[in-house]
Amino acid sequence: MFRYLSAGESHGPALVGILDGLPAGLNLDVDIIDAALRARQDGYGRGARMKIEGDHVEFLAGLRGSVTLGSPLAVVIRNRDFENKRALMDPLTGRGKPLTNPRPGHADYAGALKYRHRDLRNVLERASARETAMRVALGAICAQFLEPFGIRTLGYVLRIGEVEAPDFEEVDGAAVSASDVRCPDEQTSQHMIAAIDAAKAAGDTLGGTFTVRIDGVPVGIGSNRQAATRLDGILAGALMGMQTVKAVEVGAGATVAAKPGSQAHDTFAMNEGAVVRGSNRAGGIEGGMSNGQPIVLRVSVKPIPTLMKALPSINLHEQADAPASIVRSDVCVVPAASIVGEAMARLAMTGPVLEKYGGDSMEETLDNFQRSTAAVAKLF
Ligand code: EPS
Repeated sequence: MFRYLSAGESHGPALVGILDGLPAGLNLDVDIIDAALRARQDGYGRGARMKIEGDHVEFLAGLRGSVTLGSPLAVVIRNRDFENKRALMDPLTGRGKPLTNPRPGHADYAGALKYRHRDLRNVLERASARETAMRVALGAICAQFLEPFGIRTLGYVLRIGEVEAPDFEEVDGAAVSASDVRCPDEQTSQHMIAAIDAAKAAGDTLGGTFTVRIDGVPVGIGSNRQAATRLDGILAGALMGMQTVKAVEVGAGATVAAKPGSQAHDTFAMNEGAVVRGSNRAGGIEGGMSNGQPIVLRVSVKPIPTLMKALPSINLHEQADAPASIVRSDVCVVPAASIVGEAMARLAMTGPVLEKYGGDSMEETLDNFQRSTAAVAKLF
């Protein structure tokens, strides 16, 4: 069984990750992981914390000579800001003045009551999106596992606040990376940056929408057998499991609800001996299984709940009205979220790919893949 776990507080000593179930014999390039970590830190609209951190992954277990051993991988990303927060966050001696005013939209309030914490810091430290750095590192490991199967994932931004990009048929990864907001349309990127600047000046924050596109997925990943084995459910669950995400759509998503069946599906036809589809409204998944078309997911995130112009709230200790706590934060995390979304999709795809092709070594898993692909090509 493939699985992963992360641990770590935002201002604690480090983030820790474990990835269990990858085959032996996979060559890992640490530079690819660090490049993904840098991309997550870079998006326009990030706050001052990103100037402190320089995320880098260190391997503690499961790797020898840059090749996986088949044993669990253990990785660490250190939090540089811990040095500034040692008195507050030291695992043995940390203490400080409690945070008392929950931010509407944040984990603060529910977490305080759930865990019986009188200091909201004990909730926000784990709720913080700092933890997504580890997901990106683990996702970049999975990207390298998926690569030999031809599976590639790209996240890009479609909307920030009220600024929306035109729909993209084809997306160029280089154009995405070249944009400070990871939107492949240059003019829309400029409008998005202006919207972020305006929100910042107003003490406000902005949400938005990003696409995660997975190309090269062979037919038949995931299954229709059970609710928990459906690929759309697995991917949507992974993406909803990100901080700030409020909606995930597959393909045409919610828009099909208003369409008649004649305009909601993807017709079949033969073209020079090959099966072709008239469109990709299903977003690459039919009956909970990949159908050979690109998998297209659209993910919407809320504006982050830490506003410099604080929302009305309460002081839990005084049981009185008081503005929400103001802490250092970002204005817009949508570009960063698109990188985290890429990572979550890679993590979510790895289990079902391993279930389909199996194997304890990369060699064995790729043999199974090649045999399966050849057999399917001769089926009809
Ligand atoms: C976050 C608040 C900010 C963000 C942080 C998420 O951190 P700080 O409280 O240290 O200023 O920078 O994001 C990250 C640290 C990161 O690596 O993404 C929050 O409250 O969620």
